[in-house]
Amino acid sequence: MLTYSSQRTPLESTPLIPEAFAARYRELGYWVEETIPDFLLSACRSHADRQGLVALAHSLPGKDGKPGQVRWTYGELARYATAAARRLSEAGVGPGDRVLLQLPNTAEYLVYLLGIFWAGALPVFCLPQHRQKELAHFARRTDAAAHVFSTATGGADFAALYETYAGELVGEGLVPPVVVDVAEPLEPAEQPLEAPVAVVRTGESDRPSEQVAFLQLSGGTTGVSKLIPRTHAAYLYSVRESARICGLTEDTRMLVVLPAAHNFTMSSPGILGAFHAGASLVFAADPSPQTAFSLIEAEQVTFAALVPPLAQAWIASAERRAPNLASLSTVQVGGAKLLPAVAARIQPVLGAHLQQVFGMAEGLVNYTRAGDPQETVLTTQGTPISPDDEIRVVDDYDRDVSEGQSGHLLTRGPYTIRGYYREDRANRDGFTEDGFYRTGDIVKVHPGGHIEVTGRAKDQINRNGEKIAVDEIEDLALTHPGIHDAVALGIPDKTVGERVALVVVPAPGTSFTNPRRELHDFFTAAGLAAYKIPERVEVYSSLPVTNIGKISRRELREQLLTHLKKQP
Ligand code: AMP
Ligand code: DBH
Repeated sequence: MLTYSSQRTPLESTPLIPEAFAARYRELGYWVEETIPDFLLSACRSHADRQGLVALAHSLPGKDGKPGQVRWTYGELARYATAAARRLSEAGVGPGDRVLLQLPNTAEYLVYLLGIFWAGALPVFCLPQHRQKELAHFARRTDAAAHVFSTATGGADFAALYETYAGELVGEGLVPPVVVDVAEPLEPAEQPLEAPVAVVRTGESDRPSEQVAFLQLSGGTTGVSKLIPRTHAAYLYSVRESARICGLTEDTRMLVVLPAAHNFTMSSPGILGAFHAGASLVFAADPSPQTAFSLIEAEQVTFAALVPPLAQAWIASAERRAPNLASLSTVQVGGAKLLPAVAARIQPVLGAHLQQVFGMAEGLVNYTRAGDPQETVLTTQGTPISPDDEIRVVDDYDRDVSEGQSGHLLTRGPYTIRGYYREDRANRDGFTEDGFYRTGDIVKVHPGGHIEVTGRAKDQINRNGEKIAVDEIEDLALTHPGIHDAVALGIPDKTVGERVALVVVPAPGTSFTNPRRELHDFFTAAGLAAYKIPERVEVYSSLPVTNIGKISRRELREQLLTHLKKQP
């Protein structure tokens, strides 16, 4: 395997929250002097003897010494993570470096997540489904020092993916990340580390806690995934408040079924919320209801977070099998719109309280609360974490709509970013001059302040809670020599919420015999993650246009939906 020395450029500075706001957030105690690596270490110390994690491990030894299920205290986890931090440092990962973390929900995910933080580096939260196109983009954009993956998990030949994109980067005169293969066994350290490698200063502030801590991915509103720079203090504020709002305690046993790298899973209240409270984490090896239900019973799970399609699958399965879910007390649903009809079946069928979560990796998170009336929990997506989360609902010209009307949601606050990492152009469009993030969501605010998501203005497809920017699919389709024009659309779907459809106009002289198959092969060869590949392809001879000559997505969608109704 190729190896490269890692002398990396410093993290670039990024638009942070201006001092006037920052001073207020400090004064109100929202932002405190703590970094994420320190937070993780002190959680591992204060909960050292409590059960921290039940998970499958694919390279670390389980209880009987063989790879399998691990059942660790926070103390044991810390000793493995200390070893991971050392391995990363030996691989040349230094303070301020960016590290692509690409692992499924196994014990190694947490071990290396902590290891990266403790080595003073910044994780970049890739998904196991990402392929060479996405990985190359993240490596380029972040000048990543290392790529952590495992050659021992299924799903893909990660070593081969690495070789492909690393070769591409070399061809461009860039230095690819070094490989850290998690399949190589790790001996736990005798003692957890004394102190993490200090955080380096990269931004304007001198405070370590106000530096960028990691880069989260966004479905974004345009183009390929953008990188979201979150700072230690702002993120930890959202974590502490989330843990409080969601009622986490030492007795909480949290099931993790959604991808661990998601912002929802990390922080709403998620994995970091569990660390804060000293709760136990139970990682499911796969998201199937069967696996989840047997873990819930065996591990006495109390708390779980789902996306709407998964909630529907749980309901359908529970109705048939009547599993023992007696321990389960809260089911969170977020990441995409939950229909009230589905919401209404959660308590009766799963026997747990529903909590709706409407969040975004850029910041703002809303929760329905324990004291909310049932109707509110079923029909709204909750209220913001912070009294200082500013919410504006505006029309197409940024004018506030009248109370209770639907409009574009803009937000600014103590844990919402002011700009993406290295995206000057997108930042001009994605944020207002006074720093509000344009969420691309259409919402209306109920009289009590509860937010209801009523639509979406951004050209994005939400498949199983995974966000897909239509531009990314269209831009790639247009590199196909036989395609003259292409429009990607989300079509409603019972099992995944929305599926990607692509309407193409062939170039003169081109005809497709099996367009879906041919384009599937084309997108796969181009290295696009499978979940973004169009599942429906329609060939049109021309596209509908508006009276100013732009492609009318609205009309195209209507045509397509009518067509699909007749020919599903
Ligand atoms: P991202 O910016 O990629 O983190 O995705 C966040 C987006 O997911 C939000 O802006 C919404 O479009 C969508 N989303 C998240 N939670 C919900 C929810 N509960 N209801 C409706 N949409 C949601
Ligand atoms: O969809 C999301 O990005 C999301 C949903 C719920 C999120 O980032 C969050 C909670 O924190």
